[in-house]
Amino acid sequence: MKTQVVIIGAGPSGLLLGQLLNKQGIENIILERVTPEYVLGRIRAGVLEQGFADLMRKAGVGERMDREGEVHDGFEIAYNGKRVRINLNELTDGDTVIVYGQTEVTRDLMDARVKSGQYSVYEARNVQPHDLTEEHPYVTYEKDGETFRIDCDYIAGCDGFYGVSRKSIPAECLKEYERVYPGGWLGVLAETPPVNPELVYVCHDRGFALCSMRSKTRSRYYIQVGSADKVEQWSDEAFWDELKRRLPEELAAKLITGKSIEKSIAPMRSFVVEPMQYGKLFLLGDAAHIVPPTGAKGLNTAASDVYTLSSILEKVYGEGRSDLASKYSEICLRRVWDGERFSWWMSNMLHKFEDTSEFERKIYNSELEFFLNTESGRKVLAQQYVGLPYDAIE
Ligand code: FAS
Ligand code: PHB
Repeated sequence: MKTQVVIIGAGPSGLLLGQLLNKQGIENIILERVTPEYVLGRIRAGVLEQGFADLMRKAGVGERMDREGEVHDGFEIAYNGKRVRINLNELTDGDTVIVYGQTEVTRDLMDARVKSGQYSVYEARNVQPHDLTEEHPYVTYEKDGETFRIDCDYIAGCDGFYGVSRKSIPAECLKEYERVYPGGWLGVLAETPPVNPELVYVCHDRGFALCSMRSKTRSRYYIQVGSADKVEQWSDEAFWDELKRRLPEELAAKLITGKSIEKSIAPMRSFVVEPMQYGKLFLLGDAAHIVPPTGAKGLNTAASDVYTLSSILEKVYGEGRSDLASKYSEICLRRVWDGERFSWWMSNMLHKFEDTSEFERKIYNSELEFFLNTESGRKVLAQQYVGLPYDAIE
């Protein structure tokens, strides 16, 4: 088999890239390790930046997002008995975010790919990139006991943090940067009406909490838990009781609880690998970087990588600009580190980590006071939350 771009991974990065390349007339094949149902079963992000939403529309898959997604022009931070609203619209001269679950984004992209007739292989085992520094690399994989080879021009590693792509690059060619936070987020999805029409991030002595949603009838809640916590130790009742202890009283009083339809613990990690490319292999999304979910940047930074690579490949194939291919990593990393810094900062400001000293805690409290109680502080927060514009590819 031969194609122009092999995409490893059918999460949001791989599917969105495949859709944009298809729109640009660039042939691509997606190889995914698990089934579509398994990919859709992972409950993850919920907030889309403007840039992400525009990319979905450009890819021709924004219709249901625009119909069912909720535009939010603000969110709240609750701390020390106070609730401060960050008015995104006002503070960013009109920017907002869309609340629309990653599961729905992935479903829309999967449906569009099937409709477009592009080739995808699910349950592809032992996917291996080869000859990455040659003119024509190739990828092998196994399916139903047979081994297949796909020759291509480029390989897009969209296979997440535990994928094969980053591991296919010689260790001496990479530098990894990492901060692993103690504990994680215990998340619950429930068919209950959200406790508040906008997201509420809670900084409490007992730990962080977040009230989010997927629709007017489906809520998503998180509480920070310790390193030793296991999801099976948390009954629904224990979760709701702890959430109520952390919420402002008026929210706790009107919280509607219910049976969890999904419950899981997401670890908290900051991670970046440099560079985000090697020969003809590009790393995108979680294959290249991870953020703690506090700033809602994971999925959104993945989208900016997809924008950058699809824009570069459009010029490579359309205008012969093969020189641009070597600029991918440098362009992506500017925005990646911006998202890393914001997510690290929001996480430290709003969480009580086991390894945070008392002095640091006082500093983060003072940061909270400054950024929430000054117009300039709220402006910075709002601009970071809605996301910086994508860099034009010249
Ligand atoms: P993904 O990990 O989503 O997709 C990678 C795909 O590659 C998977 O389908 C995998 O099966 C496949 N794959 C892996 N190895 C392979 C191989 N060898 N061969 C073929 N395929 C392979 N972000 C937020 O903004 N907010 C959140 O609340 C949030 N919560 C999260 C909770 C969890 C538990 C996790 C893990 C992440 C969370 N994130 C959140 C971040 C998340 O949304 C990611 O940023 C997003 O999934 C990135 O998408 P991809 O880069 O496509 O990676
Ligand atoms: C979510 O709805 O899952 C969500 C929203 C905002 C975040 C993290 C997760 O910062």
